[in-house]
Amino acid sequence: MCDAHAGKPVPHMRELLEGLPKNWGRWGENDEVGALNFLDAAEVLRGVASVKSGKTFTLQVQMGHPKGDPVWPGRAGAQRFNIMDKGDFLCGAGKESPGNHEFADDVMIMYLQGSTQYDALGHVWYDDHIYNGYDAKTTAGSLKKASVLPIAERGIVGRGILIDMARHRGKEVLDKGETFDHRDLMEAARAQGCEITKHDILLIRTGWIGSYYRREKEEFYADFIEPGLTFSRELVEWFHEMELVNLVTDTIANEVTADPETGVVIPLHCALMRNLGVTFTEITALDTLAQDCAADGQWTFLYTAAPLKVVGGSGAPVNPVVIK
Ligand code: UVW
Repeated sequence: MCDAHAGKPVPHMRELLEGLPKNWGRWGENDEVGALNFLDAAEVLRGVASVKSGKTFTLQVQMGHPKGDPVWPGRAGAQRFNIMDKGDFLCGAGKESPGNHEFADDVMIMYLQGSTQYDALGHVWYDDHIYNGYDAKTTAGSLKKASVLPIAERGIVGRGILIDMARHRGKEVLDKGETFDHRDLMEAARAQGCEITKHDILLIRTGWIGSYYRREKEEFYADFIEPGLTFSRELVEWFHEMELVNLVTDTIANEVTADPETGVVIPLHCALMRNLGVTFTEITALDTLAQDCAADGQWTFLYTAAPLKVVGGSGAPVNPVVIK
């Protein structure tokens, strides 16, 4: 991994992203869903046209895995507590009801970014403004603007394309800190016999989240470095020109955690999510889908997702469904 910034001061996000495109105002001053606006009825039908066999795949990781769920350090995975089961009825705590039905109940406490999730466009910001120029003070207590709710209300349906970067590089899983950019993605697409096209929902497999369940946790989280997309001005311009709507990866951050050149942490969250309105879907399970795509040579499909309707949420859990 290149570490060119070592010893140099880390620039402010503003300096790094100076002069790069923004989509603020493109869909009106009240817009809260950003590039999802590109997903009109014609785009839904383009996704439907890529359905060939009817095979379906779900992309959420399990919540409450015995190993603990993979999360950004400082967060915790979902914790589920059973508060009613057969035992309550055996000891009389569960009340008899007419007809004598009994039931189990659970409570769950979780970070909204603590499983496979959609980030709200207002999730990350710099310079006191979130997506579309809304004042970052509107995030106080809950997101009053660009929360996950408008994204959840509309849902996400369109043509998805999976790029298996790990397979393209002949690996089961990319290395910690291993990076790639838009040129690598296009080259991998060509090798897969497909093409990334305008308004696609872009899914990228690194093998990273799948490897979480096989590795020691200490090793997985050490230095918190993931493989992933790396920042460049050209990459941001490419996303803008391609009008890509949604970035979906099997990593926690959707990008290599810190830009190896400058040391800036998660610049693509700011350049793509805050400035262009590209929605981010993180911690997805892509291994089974990728295996199937490699087997039948079909890397494009109908992608659908409906994050939970969390009022004011900075994100929401989701179980996307792919139909091939
Ligand atoms: C942060 O919240 C900082 O990152 P993510 O969007 O990856 O959860």
